[in-house]
Amino acid sequence: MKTVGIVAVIAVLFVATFARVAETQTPAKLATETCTLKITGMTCAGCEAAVRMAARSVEGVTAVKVSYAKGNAEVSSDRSKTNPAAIAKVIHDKSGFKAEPVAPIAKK
Ligand SMILES: [Cu+2]
Repeated sequence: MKTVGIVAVIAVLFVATFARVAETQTPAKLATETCTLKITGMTCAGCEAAVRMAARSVEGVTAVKVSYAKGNAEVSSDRSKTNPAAIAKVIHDKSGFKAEPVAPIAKK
């Protein structure tokens, strides 16, 4: 009977340890969010490049996908460092194109 109790305690500790690992890993993963920004006025690949460079210059931005055909940019960023509105402002300031957040694609 005592052995069963000890095994149960070990099992609980085991599960608790794994639960803690999952807890600490999940927020880091979910801190990255992808948002779509509507970019007005792009007409060619050069415009795309300008917007891409501007977005990449923002600290916390991890990936940028720009399409002049769609008139948008998909930007992944660490939400503890930046946000779609701030990224839109930098894009406007550095590239000259009007940028506004549309909607988050992937949320926490
Ligand atoms: Cu252009």
